[in-house]
Amino acid sequence: MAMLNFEKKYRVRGGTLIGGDLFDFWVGPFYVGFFGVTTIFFSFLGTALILYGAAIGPTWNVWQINIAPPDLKYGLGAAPLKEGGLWQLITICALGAFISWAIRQVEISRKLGMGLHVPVAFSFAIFAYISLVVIRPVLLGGWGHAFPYGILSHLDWVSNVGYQYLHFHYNPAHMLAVSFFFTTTFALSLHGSLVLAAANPPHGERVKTAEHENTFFRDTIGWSIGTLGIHRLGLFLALNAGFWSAVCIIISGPFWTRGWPEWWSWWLDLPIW
Ligand code: BCL
Ligand code: BCL
Ligand code: BPH
Ligand code: UQ8
Repeated sequence: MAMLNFEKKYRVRGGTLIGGDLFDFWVGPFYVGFFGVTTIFFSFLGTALILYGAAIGPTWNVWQINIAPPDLKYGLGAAPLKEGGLWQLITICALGAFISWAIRQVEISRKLGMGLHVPVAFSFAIFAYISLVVIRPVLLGGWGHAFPYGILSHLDWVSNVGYQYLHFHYNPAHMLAVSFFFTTTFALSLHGSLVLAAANPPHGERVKTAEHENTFFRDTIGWSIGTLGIHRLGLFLALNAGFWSAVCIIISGPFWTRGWPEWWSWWLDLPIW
C-alpha cells in the first residue's frame, strides 16, 4: 500500500518500550516494532502447533479438529506432547501473541501521542481468556479444567460446564455479563444509527450537527448523554461485559461448587419473610 503523503508526518521514531530503534519501522501499512516481531513469532508457532495437532489427530474436518488440554491426572504439571502438552504450548503461544499485540498497541499509541484506551480495553478480553485457561484451572488444581481448542469442541465445553452447575443462567455474575452484552449492542445501535442519520444525509442535503443529535434524544427521551458521553458509556458497557464474564467463570468451581439455582437460597433465607 502506498504511503499517503500526510502519513510521513506520523511515522516518527521513538515511543518504543524496548530496544530503542530496533525494528522501529513499518512494512506496508503495518508498524513492526519489537512486539510486532514477538506477535508474528508466537502466532506462527502457535498456528503451526495447531496444524501439527490436526495432522496427528483423527480428522482434517475443520469443525471437528480438537486440541484438548491434559487429563486431570496431570494436575498443574507438564503433560506429554500428545496428551495435552501440545495444548499447553499453544496456550503459551496464544498468551504471548495476545499480550505482544496489546504492547504493540501501546507503542503505536505512544508514537501518536494518544491515550492508551484501546490496549487497556483489549486487556479486558485478554483477562477473560486468561481467566478461562489460567486463573480458573490453577484455582481448581488442573489444566484439564481449561477449554479445548476446536471450533465445535469448545462449544461442547461451554455446554458441559454450564450444565455442571445445573442452570448457568442463575449465576449472578453471568446475569450481569449477559445484560452488559445486550446493553452494549443496544447502545451501539443507537449510536450508529444516530450518527448516520445526522452525518450521512442523502445527496444535496446538509450534514447536520451534534446539536441535532442532542436535540433528537432530548425530544425523544428528555435527555441527551452527549457526543463524548456516548463513547464513554460504550466503553464502560463493553468493558463490564468482559469483566463480569471473567468473574462468572472464575467463581464457578473455585468459589461455588453446587448448582447455581441453589445459590439463590440466601434470598429465601432473608429474615424478612
Ligand atoms: Mg468461541 C463462537 C473463537 C473462546 C463461546 N468462537 C465462536 C466463533 C469463533 C470463536 C470460532 C465466532 C467468534 C466471534 O465472532 O467472536 N472463541 C473463539 C476464540 C476464543 C474463544 C478465538 C478464545 O478465547 C481465544 N468461546 C470462547 C470461550 C467461550 C466461547 C471458551 C466464551 C467466550 N464461542 C462461544 C460460543 C460461540 C462461539 C457459544 C458460538 O456460537 C460461535 C460459533 O459459531 O462457534 C462455532 C467475535 C470476534 C470477531 C467477530 C473477530 C473475528 C474473530 C474470528 C472469526 C476468530 C477466528 C478464530 C479461528 C477459527 C481460531 C484459530 C486461529 C488461528 C489458528 C490463527
Ligand atoms: Mg453463557 C460464558 C452469554 C447461555 C454457560 N456466556 C458466557 C459469556 C457471556 C455469555 C456473558 C461469554 C462472553 C465472554 O466471556 O467473552 N450465555 C450467554 C448468553 C446466553 C448464555 C447471552 C443465553 O442463553 C442467551 N451459558 C448459557 C447456557 C450455559 C452457559 C445457560 C450453557 C448450557 N456461559 C457458560 C459458560 C461460560 C459462559 C460455561 C463461560 O465460560 C463464558 C465466560 O464468561 O467466559 C469468560 C470474553 C471473550 C473472550 C474469552 C475472547 C478472548 C479473545 C482473545 C483475547 C483474542 C482472540 C484472538 C483470535 C485467536 C485471533 C484470530 C485471528 C484473527 C481473526 C486474524
Ligand atoms: O486489534 C484488535 O481488534 C481489531 C484487538 C482485539 C480486541 C480489542 C483490540 O484492540 C478490543 C478492545 C477487544 N478485542 C475487546 C473485546 C471484548 C471485551 C472488552 C470481548 C467481547 C472480545 N473482544 C471478544 C473477542 C472474541 C470472542 C468473543 O470470542 C474474539 C474471537 C476476539 N475478541 C478476537 C479479537 C482479535 C480480532 C483481535 C481483538 N479481538 C486481537 C488480535 C490479536 O491478538 O492478534 C495477535 C494474534 C494472532 C494474529 C493469532 C494468534 C494465534 C494463536 C497463537 C493460536 C490460536 C490459539 C487459540 C486459543 C485457539 C482458539 C480456537 C477457537 C476455535 C476456540
Ligand atoms: C504474514 C504477515 C501478516 C506479515 C506482515 C509483515 C510484518 C512483518 C508485520 C509485522 C507487524 C504485525 C505484527 C502484523 C500483524 C498482521 C496481522 C496478523 C493482522 C491480523 C489483523 C486482525 C487481527 C484482523 C481482524 C479484523 C477483524 C476480523 C475484525 C472484526 C470486525 C470489526 C470489529 C472491524 C472493525 C472495523 C475497524 C477497522 C474499526 C476501527 C475504527 C474504530 C473502532 C473507530 O472508532 C473509528 O472511528 C473513530 C474508525 O475510523 C477512524 C476506525 O477505523
